[in-house]
Amino acid sequence: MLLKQLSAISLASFILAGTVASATPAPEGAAAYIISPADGAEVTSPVTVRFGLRGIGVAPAGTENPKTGHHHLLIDAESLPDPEMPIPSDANHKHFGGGQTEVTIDLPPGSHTLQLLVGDLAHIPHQPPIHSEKITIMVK
Ligand SMILES: [Cu+2]
Repeated sequence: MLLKQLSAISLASFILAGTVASATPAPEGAAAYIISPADGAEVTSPVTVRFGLRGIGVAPAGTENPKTGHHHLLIDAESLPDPEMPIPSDANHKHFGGGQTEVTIDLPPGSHTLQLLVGDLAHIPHQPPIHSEKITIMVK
């Protein structure tokens, strides 16, 4: 009986420790912002998007330094992804795990939204998440 309780307790603390360990704390004052294009800009495709970071460094995915992260560009994503899960990798969520700070993308004519979200070594957002404002651009 006692053994069962003990193993239940150690299992619970193991799960708890795992949860805490997965969230990389955001350095105080860290912020992401889109350098260009400007919010509301009229542009032609392909569009070069430049990523800005303050208070945190850029490092390739897998780098074990909590004061770094890598960029993710959210294109026409309705909302930020689940902050406790690795950021999805699909047409709306692009990873820059090499530590890139800009990208040139093809976008069809029309209105599009862009937003940056920083991920830690395991592509999970910091806690609290470091993301830019969502901007809207018009592709001619
Ligand atoms: Cu990533």
